[in-house]
Amino acid sequence: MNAGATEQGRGRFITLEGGEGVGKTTNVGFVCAWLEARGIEVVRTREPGGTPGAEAIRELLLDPGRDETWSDDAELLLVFAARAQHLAKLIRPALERGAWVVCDRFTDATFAYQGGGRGLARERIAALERLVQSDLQPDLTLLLDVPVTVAAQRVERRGARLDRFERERETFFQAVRDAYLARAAEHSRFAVIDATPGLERVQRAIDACLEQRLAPWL
Ligand code: Z5A
Repeated sequence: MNAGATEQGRGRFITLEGGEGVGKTTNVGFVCAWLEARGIEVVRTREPGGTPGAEAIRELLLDPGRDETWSDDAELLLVFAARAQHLAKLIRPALERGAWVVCDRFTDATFAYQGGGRGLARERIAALERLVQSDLQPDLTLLLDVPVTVAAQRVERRGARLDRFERERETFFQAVRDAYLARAAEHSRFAVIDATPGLERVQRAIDACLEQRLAPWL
């Protein structure tokens, strides 16, 4: 059995969430290195994406150059189609063999973007969540929280071409942030990390959080 696998042999599922540019991709690497240093087999992945088929759906979702825009329902179904594939081909097999999965975004992003941002009813999202995930939920979710103006500056400074979501307005991103914070207040698996300070301070906070929250499983 891998170090860190549970008595039942199942690994743990950790997700990182937050608006655009808050530092998820940067800190997914930090969390993976933290676990690997403790002898745990880690699978790093992301959503939308994580398998060739799900990455192809990601391209469809993020491409800003399409002539035909997605309806809100089509966007929601594409997100969950990618997730169904990701769960079947990568996440569930990894957890079942005792590996830990660290994922850059998961279903909380759907509640934040399609729910908070686009205004889709929570029940519609929850129905698809039940269909696709059954009872699987992350064991720990790190919500990196930054005011939307700070996140926008980071994305601008990075200088890459903006995807379809990054072209949304500030009100959209504020609604996304509010939805994330509301969700964090409802579910004890969340830890909210203030990701506004410099990277070193943010990673000290993540380190302290992992020490405390993962102790029962290590
Ligand atoms: N989406 C959805 O609608 N529904 C869903 O269910 C899912 C996703 C799963 C793609 O996600 C889009 O899909 C997403 C929502 C939608 N769109 N948006 N917006 P993504 O995760 O690929 O896109 P993203 O959030 O835009 O990722 P990102 O731009 O790569 O941001 P990030 O990963 O949070 O940040 P980063 O790349 O690690 O850092 C950004 C820059 O800031 C970079 O230059 C860093 O060096 C810098 N940085 C990081 N931390 C710091 C600190 N602490 N101080 C200063 N600078 C920092």
